[in-house]
This record gives sequence, C-alpha cells and structure tokens, in this order.
Amino acid sequence: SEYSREPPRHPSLIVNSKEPFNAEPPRSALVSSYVTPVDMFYKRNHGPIPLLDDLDSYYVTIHGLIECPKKISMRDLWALPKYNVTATLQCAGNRRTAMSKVRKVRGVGWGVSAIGNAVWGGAKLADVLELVGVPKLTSGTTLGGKHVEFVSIDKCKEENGGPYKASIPLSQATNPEADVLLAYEMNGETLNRDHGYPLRVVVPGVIGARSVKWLDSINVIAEECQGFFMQRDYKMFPPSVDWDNIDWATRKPQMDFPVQCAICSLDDVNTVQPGKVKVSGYAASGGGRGIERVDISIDGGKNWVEASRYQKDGFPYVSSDICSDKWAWVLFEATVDISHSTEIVAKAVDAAANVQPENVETIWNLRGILNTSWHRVQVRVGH
Ligand code: MTE
Ligand code: MO
Repeated sequence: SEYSREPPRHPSLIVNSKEPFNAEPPRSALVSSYVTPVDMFYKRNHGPIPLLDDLDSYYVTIHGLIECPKKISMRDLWALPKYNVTATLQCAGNRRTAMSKVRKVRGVGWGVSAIGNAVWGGAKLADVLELVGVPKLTSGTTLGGKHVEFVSIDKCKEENGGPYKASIPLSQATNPEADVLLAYEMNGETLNRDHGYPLRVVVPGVIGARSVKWLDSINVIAEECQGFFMQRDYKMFPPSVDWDNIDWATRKPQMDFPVQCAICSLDDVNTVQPGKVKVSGYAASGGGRGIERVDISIDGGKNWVEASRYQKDGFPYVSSDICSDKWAWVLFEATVDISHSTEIVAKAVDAAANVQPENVETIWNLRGILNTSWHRVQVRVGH
C-alpha cells in the first residue's frame, strides 16, 4: 500500500491515527527535558511519509513574483549561514479530545502532547529569498498582501491527492528577526523522515500547520495560499458556527498560536497520597510573546500560587531576559499540599497579558482547534 514505506517509530508513542500516522508521546515525556527528543516529538501527517533517498537530485524551486526564479540544492543551503533556533512547534489541534467531550468536533483526537520543543538547524528563509533577488525586510518597504507559499512533496486526500501547502506573509518571510528557517537539522541531527527530511520550513510562534515538511517549492504570490489547509481548515470559528452554516470565507487562516499551558506530571485522573504533590508542565505563547506567569490552583481557581519557570537546563526564566529562547516554551513547576480529593488547575499569562480562558465551552469550535482553556486534572486522595 502507499503506507508500506513508513519509518520506524518509538513504541511508547500514543497513536491517534495509523494512516496517516498521527501520534504523541505520553505527557510525562514532555517535562523530562527542555528540548524534546526527536523520537518523543509528536508526528502530525496528512498522507504517507515521502521517501527521498537521493539528495543529489533534490532541489527546491523558488518561483512566482520574483525576478530570478531558481532551483536551490542542499549544497546551496549548506553554503548559507547556519542558524540554530530553539522553537516550540504546536499543532492547532492540541487538546482537541478534551474539546470534543463538551460537544463533538471533527478531526484527529489529541491529548496535551501535540507540542514539542526542538533546536532547529538550517538557513534563514530571508537569506534564501535574497539569493533570488527578494530583499530583506527594511522599514518603509511596502509588500502589499504578498505571501510566500510552501509546497510539499507529500500527497493528501484533502488536496485531492495533491501536495500539502501553506503560506506566510512576505513581510514575515523576509524579516531575519522572525527566524523563519528552512531546516535540515533537528536537535543537532539530520532531520528524519517523519519530521520532513531532507528539508522543512519552521515558522516560529505560528501553529504547526504552516511549517511545511518535505519542501518541494517556494512560491511568491500576490495573496495568501488557496490550499485546503489555509482556506478550509485551521480557521477559528465561534461556537455558534456548525457544519450546516459554515462560511469559510468569513475567517482568516490561523497564524500565531494563543497562550497555552498543560500539566504533564499528572494524568487526567490520579490517585495520590495526602501531602505534597509536584505539578509540572509546559507553557508557551505564539508570536514570540514570552510567558509572564503560570498560576496553579487547588480550589477551582479561587486561590492561586505562582509556579517557578525555567528554560535550558533548569535556569530560572525571566520574561525580560534577553538570553531566553523567545520562540520556546517554558517548563514550570510547583508543589501543592493535597489533603482531600480535588481538581488541580493551571493557567498561563503571556507577555502581552493574554490569559487562558477558564472554560472550553466559550472557545468551542467545530474543528476543535486551539483548546487553550485552563488545564484541569483530578486528584483523588487514597489512603
Ligand atoms: N507538512 C506536510 N508536507 N504535510 C503535513 O501533513 N502537517 C502540518 C505541518 N507540516 C504537515 C506538514 C501540521 S498540521 C503540523 S502540526 C506539523 O507539520 C507537525 O510537524 P511534526 O510532524 O514535525 O511534529
Ligand atoms: Mo497541526
């Protein structure tokens, strides 16, 4: 079958869909290290994994509204300055299963682990575009509504057998500070097949859907990409919209992800001994907005304690710290005293003072994206 050449995967991944392969690690794996190991990183696919075994014949075509269209080889990319960017990638469908419990949504179910933090190595898209005559972003440039479209090699049924594609604004693509990468490494190793070998886009601070894997071509276009995943998916609708009254044209494709956090040291339902319980997890926000605070409550949100936050190897995290990884999550930790059965709640606040919503009902949407409601786990005290 078309799925007979899939790569090997770690046996402890939780498989949400086999073909196409969609899987996430147990949540505890996310808090065992600041950088998520490649084999524990969630895998989100819409078709079979392409097999590109001949790098000599691989190149990316860059064309569209540019003066000198060009084919770029891996050799060309390796010759450009290499950047290592620590960035958290999060699927817009992270925590979808919990949203579906309130009212059914359509889409692959995910727990809290459709997210990971990796060190991506590669060339900056702004440098690559400069090679084909597209200047870097400088103040005063007018770029209109132009977008840069990324087209993959894979084939998916949503595109009627065509390739996966997405786009980002030209102003973001040509801005060196946006750190958009054409990545050929993940955590210091050659990118593997599941994550886009030999080359993928990484758009920091933006929902995972725009970080196109197995890149085939880059197209500078007059307006945003018209592909399925930009126009008929990954858009945020209000709770009043359902499948019988949806008008896709009324909404914009989702780009930045909102402030998010989840407890990873505890399952949805836990039995604990009375006494101290460690609460740790991740918090992240889109657009390079850092995490200002993570609050923990054991009384349903009446009283809160602030968790400690860190990045790197346990270094305390300060949101104003210029050394912090601006595109990366923070891990948090707090210890609470549990004397009776209750719910433990976590919520994060980002640098723009955005706060996670209290309840999932208010942000319910038919595709089940962006469930960023307060994360709640049950603790039952057993003796
Ligand atoms: N790129 C291609 N070519 N095909 C895909 O199915 N899935 C997207 C994105 N890029 C996808 C893709 C989605 S929805 C997400 S969340 C991320 O890749 C997941 O990246 P990962 O599998 O490396 O974690
Ligand atoms: Mo995704």
